[in-house]
Amino acid sequence: MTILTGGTGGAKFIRGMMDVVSPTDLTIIGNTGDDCQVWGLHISPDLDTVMYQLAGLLDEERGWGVRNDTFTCLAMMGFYGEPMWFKLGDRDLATHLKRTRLLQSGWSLADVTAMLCQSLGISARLLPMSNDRVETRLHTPHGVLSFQEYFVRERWRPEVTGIEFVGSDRAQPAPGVVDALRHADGVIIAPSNPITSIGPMLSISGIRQALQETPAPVVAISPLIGGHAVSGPAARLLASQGYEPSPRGIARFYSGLIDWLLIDEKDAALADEIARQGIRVALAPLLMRDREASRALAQAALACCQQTV
Ligand code: FO1
Repeated sequence: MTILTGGTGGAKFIRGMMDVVSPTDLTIIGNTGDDCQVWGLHISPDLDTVMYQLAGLLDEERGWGVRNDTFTCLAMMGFYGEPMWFKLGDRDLATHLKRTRLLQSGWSLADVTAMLCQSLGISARLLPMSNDRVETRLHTPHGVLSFQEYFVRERWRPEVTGIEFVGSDRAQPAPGVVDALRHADGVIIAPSNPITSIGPMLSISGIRQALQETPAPVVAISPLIGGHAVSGPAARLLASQGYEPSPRGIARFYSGLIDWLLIDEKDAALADEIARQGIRVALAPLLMRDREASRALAQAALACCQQTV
């Protein structure tokens, strides 16, 4: 199984997939549009969130970082006048220090990610969408913000007038990504933000094309229940890009790329209309309030894949 995912929402879904599919049968393609430089270190937030989930280290309350982490280095950096809004924990720092040092000695992001995962005993495969830099930038009345400035520092309050994925026109899919899409038994787009978590991947032509052409069934899970995102700015960003913030808008956003859209039972009334877009619809409880709910959602997504075969 191949999963396309961003950070928080995707990690909860992956928790469910880990309970129903052997990790060695899982390939996860992670968004790197949120990557940033902090204190001179290369941070890959979505890769790290998924990696910590796969290793059982994720702080599940926050949805990012290492469980029970401490922030003593952050506090000391505060004394030196460094910005404190992007909180790097002491254990989390080891990941960024190791990644930065390997990147600086010429390793690709994919090879760094494989090395970190192997060191943490992870047997699922985690691939960055690309080894090339693709940077999500959001245009707002306050100027152009990186994703973390928008999402964390500004708490996604600013109105977004434009979004660009800088570098996507030149970026190549990372080794193994196209193969994982073309030769999967099934491809699942996790309930991540379609615009800023899945969008960067789709902006890389090799990935969009592989998704369009794969013989494997492609299932997307709506990150919205009704008109609202379970968490984060997905509804607002969809609307800013001209998509109705609803499962109907999600269907239009993924039109031509997916065979199935998994929506919440609360949105059952939209099923016929979405089906008229040529997308098959399945209903399932989308709120992953606990591990059992995540597992049930994973099983629902797999059931769609099995039906198509
Ligand atoms: N999200 C926050 O809301 N506040 C933070 O201080 C924060 C720090 C952080 C550090 C490392 C990391 O890997 C992720 C971090 N995140 C933080 C989450 C990050 O903003 C992700 O991009 C989101 O999960 C969206 O994908």
